[in-house]
This record gives sequence, C-alpha cells and structure tokens, in this order.
Amino acid sequence: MTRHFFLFLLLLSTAALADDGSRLWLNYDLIKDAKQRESYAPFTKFIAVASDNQTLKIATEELQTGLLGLLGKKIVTVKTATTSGGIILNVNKNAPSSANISNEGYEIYTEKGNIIISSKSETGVLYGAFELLRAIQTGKSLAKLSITSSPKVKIRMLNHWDNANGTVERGYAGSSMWKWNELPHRVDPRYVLYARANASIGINATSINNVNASSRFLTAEYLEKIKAVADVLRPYGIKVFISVNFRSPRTLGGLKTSDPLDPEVRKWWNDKTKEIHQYIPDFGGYLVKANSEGEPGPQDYGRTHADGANMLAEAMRPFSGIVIWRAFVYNADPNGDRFKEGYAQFKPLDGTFDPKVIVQVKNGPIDFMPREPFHPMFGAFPKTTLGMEFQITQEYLGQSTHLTYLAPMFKECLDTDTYAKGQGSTVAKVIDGSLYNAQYSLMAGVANTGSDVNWCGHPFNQSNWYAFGRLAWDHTLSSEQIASEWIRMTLTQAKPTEQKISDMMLKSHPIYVSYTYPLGTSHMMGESHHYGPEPWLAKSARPDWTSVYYHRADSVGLGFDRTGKLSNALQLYSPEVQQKWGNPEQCPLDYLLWFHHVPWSKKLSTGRSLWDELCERYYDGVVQVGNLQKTWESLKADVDPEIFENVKGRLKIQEKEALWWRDACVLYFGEYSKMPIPKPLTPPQRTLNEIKKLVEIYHLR
Ligand code: GCW
Repeated sequence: MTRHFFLFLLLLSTAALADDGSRLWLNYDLIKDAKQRESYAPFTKFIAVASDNQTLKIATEELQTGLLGLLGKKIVTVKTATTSGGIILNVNKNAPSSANISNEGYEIYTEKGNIIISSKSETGVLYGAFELLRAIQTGKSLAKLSITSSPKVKIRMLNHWDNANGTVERGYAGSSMWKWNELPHRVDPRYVLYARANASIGINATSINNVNASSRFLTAEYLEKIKAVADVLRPYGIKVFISVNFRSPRTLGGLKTSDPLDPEVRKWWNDKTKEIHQYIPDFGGYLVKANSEGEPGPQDYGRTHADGANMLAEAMRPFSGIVIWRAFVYNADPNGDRFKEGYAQFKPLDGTFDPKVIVQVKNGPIDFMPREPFHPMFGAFPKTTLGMEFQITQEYLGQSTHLTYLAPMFKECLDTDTYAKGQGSTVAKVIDGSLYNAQYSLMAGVANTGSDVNWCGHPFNQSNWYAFGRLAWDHTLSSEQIASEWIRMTLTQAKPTEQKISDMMLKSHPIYVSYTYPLGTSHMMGESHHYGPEPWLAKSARPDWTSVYYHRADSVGLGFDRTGKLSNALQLYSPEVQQKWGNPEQCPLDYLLWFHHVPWSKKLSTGRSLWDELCERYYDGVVQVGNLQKTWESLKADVDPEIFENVKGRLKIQEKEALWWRDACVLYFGEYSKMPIPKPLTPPQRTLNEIKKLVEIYHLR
C-alpha cells in the first residue's frame, strides 16, 4: 500500500465514522492539516527505548498508537538511537534530585535532533509521553521543545462512589464501570482505557468503591477482584485504595465491637491490612467516611475521629499506604449551623493525627454546592495534613443534562486566600503541602465515570474529569488553557471553532449558578434525588436536609446570617477573610446570601434591590442558556455529527430545566418578598402549584 493510499483510507475511515466519545480526549484522529503533519515528521522517525519495562512498553505503544492516528504514520522502535530524528525514552534513576523535578516529574527537550523524554521513574516517562502527544494533539511545534514538569500535589486521586451491586451513588453516566460479577476472571478492556486516560492527566490513585462502604470489599472474594483491577492499573502508575466500613470487625470478623481502642479490633485491622497486601503489595490505603450520614465510626464507641484514623494508620505502619479520613460530618441540629460542624468536630483534634493520616475536606463547608466559600478548615489546621475533595460528578451541577465546565469553580476555591500565614496563603498552598511543609498532599475528585459509551454522560462532562486531573497536577494552569487543550484533543483543532466552544465552557458555570443559586443561595434542590428545584422543602428526615434551613426566606429578606448576630460561622475564618465577607455592604454579591440575611428592598451595588437583582439573575441565566444553544447550533458543520446532536439534545433539556429553576424560585420567593417580577421581565407562565407538581412526580411510587 502506498503511503498516500494508506492516508486516504485513514481519512475516509475517520470521516465516515461518527465519534461516540468512547475514546475520550485520546481520540488521536488524523490531523487534517497536511503541512502540520509534515512538521512533525523530522522528529518521529523512531522511538528509542532501552529497557523492556512494562511501563516503558506502555509509553512506547501509546506513542505509536497516538502518532499512527494523528500523523497516519507507523513508527518503529529501536533499542538505542543511532541517528537523529527520533523520540528517546530515558529513565535516569540516578539523576541528581533537584527541587524542580520530583520522581514523577519529567523533562522533554531536543538534543542532537532527537526529542528526549527523561525522568527518574518509568511513570514519569509515561507522563512525558502523554505530554508529547498532547503537544501534537493541540498543534504545538516540536522544534524547540523544552518542558520541565512536576506534579504539585503528590496523591492525585479519583474517588468512585460505586457500589458492589453495580449502581453508582450520584452517578449520571449509567451503571458502574467496575464489573464485580465478572472479576477477576474477565477483565473488561475498558479498565485499560480508564488507566490510559488517567495517566494522561497524571492521576495516580483511585478508590474503587463508595465511601458509604460495604464490608464486602474486604472479603477474600472481593480482594481477588480488586487485585485484578490493581494489576491493570499498576503499570500506569495508579494505586488502588479501598473505602472501608468502620464496622467491618463486627460484620466480617464476628467481633463484639469495632471500638478502635479494643485490642482485638486493632488486631483484626492489622491482620486484614496484611492480608490485603498479599493481594496488592503496593496497596494505596484506606478511605473512610465515619460518623457521617448514618455511617458507623469511632464515635459509636465514645472515641474520636483521631482514635479511628490512628488505629488504621497503625495497621498501615509496615507498609507504604496511608489513611484518608473524611471531614464531611454534621449533626442534625435545627438550631445549629451545618457550616461549622466539620470544623467544630475536627479542630480539637489538630495535632493528634498519625502522620500517615490525611483528613480529606470538601471544598466548601456544606456539600459541593454550585458556589461555596472555601471550607474554613483550610488554613486552620497547621498540624494536620488536609486533602481536597472536589466533586467531578455533577450532583448539584446539572448532573448530565447541563453543560457546566468546572475548572473555574475548582480554581475559585484553590485561588482563594485563607490568610492563614499572611497574604498569599491560598487554599492551593494548603493542599499542595507548601504552606505547612506537609509530607503528603492530596487532591481527590469524586469520579463521574460510568458504563455509558462516552464514560461521562454529557459529552462536556468529560472535560471536568480532564480538568480535575490537570489541576491536581498543576493548580496554576488556567481554566482557559485547560479548556483549550481539551477542545483541541477532543473536538476540533480549528481555532475559530475552538474559541466559540471555549467561550461556551468558560461562561457555563456562571450561567448555571445564575438560574439555580444566584447571589450565594444554596441547597434548594429536589429532596434526596437532588434533581431540579425544591426551595419550598421544609420537612425532611433531618432539618439540615430541607431547603428552608439554608435560604431562610421570610417577610424581611433572604439569606443565612452567619455574622456575630446569628451563627457567627464567619469567625472560623481569619480576620482578613471576615473583613472581606463580613460586611454586607462590601461582601461580593456572589457570596452575599451565604453570610447575610438581606432585606428584599435593600439596594445592592448593582443599583437594584435584592429582589430585583435575584429575578434579574434567574432570568438572565435562562437567556444565556438560549445563547449557548445558538452558539452550538452555529457549529453544526464544524464538529462531529454524533457529538453535535448529543449536545444539542442536552442543551434543549438544559433550557427546559433552567426555566424550571427560574420559575420555581422566583414564584416561591415572591410569596415572601410580595414584590412583582420587575419590568421588563415577563412573569412566569405557570403557577407555583403547577411547578410543585413537577417535583412531586419524582417522589411517586
Ligand atoms: O453530597 C452528599 C451526597 C451523598 C454522599 C455524601 C458524602 C456518598 O448526597 O450521596 O454520600 O455527600 O459525600 O458522603
């Protein structure tokens, strides 16, 4: 077959096949611009790799697959480079340790006409290989490559909330990707693509089961299954963690108690931890949700979170693994403020955790709301390693029917200054360990993967998995850059199209917030399924699972007073932060109702009253969804037809649901403000009762 004919066939095949999204950002479609392809030819004559290490083999094969797709060119491999014009994979274990390059870091540079990818570890070379592919996928020149990159955070982790029965808690992309009923005998080939996708963005850890954990995952039967997964992920540099149920010594071990100070319980965990290591020698460790939302924990026995976490850390002492203990805890107190709970329970324990324990804190104090102030624990725990927990799966952010790009939201939190050690003490610096010189550092994201053919449901939800990984590697990357990379790797390299899509993505989070939770409102979603609006929800199993607990609407105004007048949650922050958010006249409008109960007629910095501004934002959000639709429609000829139709359909649903949120909220709050929808906005075309019925349907049996 001549080269041109081969290229022709390749072009034909890629043109004919619609993109089902299954390849994620590793689609490696042929670069359309022949000149650009040619520009890469001088550097892609061969791949030189001296050892037959499995990770290096994977790096080599990835480069071969990627370059075959992108350039239409089969690349040979050699043991050592004898000429110029190739890619050399180089592991230099004895390289002097430099402050800039960690074990997982890499350098990519050109030398004597070759591209060198060099690292102290095989995994670092694999990351470098993906970086090189990304350079080509995003259309960069290879002529003067000079990249030095090291991860800022050590443990970059996905948390799967996947259950043994194949369901996924808060999963919106089908059922679980883990086929527990098939493992260990059949190992689904999708695990390999999962590993490749994660390695391509530097994710190096995964907890495979729900934090509302079944003890089943610690049985020999399941350990064999988990081992099979760990064996697939290992050469991609990914360690496996298990979420554990604190009551396991009783349920599995038949002990009378799971009290962490009981010697038999401690022995049980020591033995279990040893047993796990027989299956998975490089086991990552335990992830624990304890004494939260009904899960068992050390407090059941009058012990503290530290007692529980330290017991597990002791079991882990002979091994490299760690214990990740979640700080997501809150008691049901109708007169309390959930905002303060995690802080209150953990603050007295600062300094008492074993060095192997990381306390994993959600980005905000409530629960992954579309916009939350940063969790007050960040910056307030100098003697405890705190890890970040973001939610990639969009429980409160449009699930799989709203286009919401989350990098700006993640960054808003990471870039906020805690002022813990003076100006510049950002949340990111707490998390990457630099503020307090922590031995470990962790950024976790609750995964959005599932059995859907495109993994994530909404095609754009893939970008949130991608963005999470990129930010865990380097939180200084901009949302714009990450969006641009993802679009170029996934949808198109054509600049004007890329710009339009990037614009849609960058606007999407503010738009979503506008029609759901403007001005710092929170937690008004449908009960338990968390789908759609239900601001009128006043009764639930717990007061802090209602909506009225959070928005506090009354005849005077709206918002939760967290100043000294009521809950005083603001006091948990440093004085500079208190100053920024504590004064309703100066508090940024995006955070206003998080901290203040503001009268309906109060004039805001926009010149409008609170009520008018609220309506304005709800209405504007809906208009903006219309604009997203128009932009997308204009791109019909420029993106893959299957993806185009898929997104188009979902935008239509988003429009309908945005209107649902708008009408529900303005009609409901209007009953308190007693004020009309301000002109020239048109009042909703339906009544509050009609809207309430929409939600009731979801509770019918
Ligand atoms: O956001 C809430 C979810 C629960 C989840 C919990 C948690 C795993 O609604 O489904 O449980 O947070 O983070 O533990």
